[in-house]
This record gives sequence, C-alpha cells and structure tokens, in this order.
Amino acid sequence: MDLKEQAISLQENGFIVIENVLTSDECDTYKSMLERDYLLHKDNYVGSNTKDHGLNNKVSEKTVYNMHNKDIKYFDLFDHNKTLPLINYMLQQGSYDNSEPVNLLNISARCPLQGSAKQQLHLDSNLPGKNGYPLILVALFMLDDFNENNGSTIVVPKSHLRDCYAETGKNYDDEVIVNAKHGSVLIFNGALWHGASEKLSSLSRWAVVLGYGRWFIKPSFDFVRNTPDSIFNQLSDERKRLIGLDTAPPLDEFTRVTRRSEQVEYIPGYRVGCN
Ligand SMILES: O=C(O)CCC(=O)C(=O)O
Ligand SMILES: [Fe+2]
Repeated sequence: MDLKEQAISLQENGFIVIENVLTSDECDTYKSMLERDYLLHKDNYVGSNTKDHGLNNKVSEKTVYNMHNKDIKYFDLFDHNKTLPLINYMLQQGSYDNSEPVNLLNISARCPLQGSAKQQLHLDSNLPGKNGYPLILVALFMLDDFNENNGSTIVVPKSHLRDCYAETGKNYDDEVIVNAKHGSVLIFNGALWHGASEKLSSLSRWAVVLGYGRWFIKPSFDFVRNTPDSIFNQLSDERKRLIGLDTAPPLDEFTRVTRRSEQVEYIPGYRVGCN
C-alpha cells in the first residue's frame, strides 16, 4: 500500500498495521534498552491515585516514560520513515495549508506482565472522533510477537467515528484482537476504542507507544525542560521540533507573542532521574 492508500484505510477503519518496520535485531536492541531504562528508573516513579478505570495502575506492567531523554537511539523510532510520513499527512489534514506542525505528545513503552488484566477500552484523544479530522495518532511498535496469549491490543474498528465512549467493563461484539509479528507497528486514531487484552503468557510483550498530535495539544510531559543537554546538543532541528520545542507557549508577552516560535525553546541543565 502506498501512503494515500494507508491514509484511506486509517481514516476508514481507525487503525492500520504496518508489518516489517523493524528487524528482529532492532527489536532486541530496543527491548534491552527498555529493560535497562526500566531498572534504572522504576524505583523513582511517582505513583498515581487517579480514578481512571485502572489505566494508570502500573503494578502489573513494566513502563518506561520519556525515552527521548534517555537514549538518542529512540529517536530512530520517533521519525521512522515507514511511519512518520503517514502520521504527518493525517495530522496535517485540515490545518492551514495542510502544513501546520505535528509533534510527539506521549513517549512511553509498556510491557504488561503475566496476569495483567484486560484494559478498559478507552480513547487516547480525550475526545470521541465522529467524522472530524484526527487530532492524535498513536504508533504502537511491537517489539515482541502479539498474539492471543500475549496481551495483544484490542481495537474496535470504526469506533473513531462514534460520538461516545466505550462503557466501563463492557465487552463489544465487534472487538478485534490485533495479532502481528514483532517489528510490526499498529497505527491508530487516538479516538479509536482500544486497550490491551489479558496477558496470559509469561513471555515478554514490550510495545513502544508513541502519541503524536497537532501542535496545539498539550503533551504528557514538559519536553522543553526534561531533555538533557547531552541529547539536545545532538538533535537535528527537525528532531527538536518533533518533540515540540517550537510549540511550547511563551513565558509572557515580553518573551514572545505568538504561540508558535521560529526558534526552538530549551531549558538546559536537566539530569535524568536526578530531580
Ligand atoms: O499496550 C497496549 O496494547 C495498549 C496500551 C494503551 O492503550 C495505553 O496504555 O493507553
Ligand atoms: Fe491507549
């Protein structure tokens, strides 16, 4: 499928699977980086006490956040040439001249553990989709095989066109389990109902979950402040923009009066895990 065909399929069904994006060696490399980063940082995560159907309860999964500030190699996923052109195309549609910026909003990875329950079907876009332009797209890189036993992601095709949320705890007849080989990427509209299935096996199930959005949507973390100099100094301008360093609001009217900036913004001095 060429990009236009992929875009049509994504628009119609709300998701698409692209196979063979990563080689087995690349998957292994990223998995060992994630295991390393998880062990390095997990003891310092703050907990969450929000009431959100358990989605923020991370006791039965390994999670790594903000990979952009841990290893520059993760950027090769962020701007992968088999995924980013489609994401940019979809998320620029309808903006002025179809050309306003797209940037990462969420950069995380998860590995549910054996016994991890089926996730509540949910949206990642905070707003049901109904016929509008997509606001957020998620690229879920499968670093392990996804199958019925291994907590594959469940989607409800075309649910990004509904104007409501999935009911709490309800199973839907039109749920589809997305089984695919490691190295595949599931790209879905943030308004699509989805969630990981129950994890029965003890095998690893790492997924890198990247949320991309239109520039005016708030990211999950403050990338302007949480990127270390050692990484910032190696990034191309394009990569700096991809983490939204040109779309953060200005401090005040004496600093800048446009919401977007010609220059990237950056606050130096951040040290990962030392705050
Ligand atoms: O890991 C998955 O299959 C989906 C994860 C997800 O939807 C989420 O964490 O928001
Ligand atoms: Fe999600």
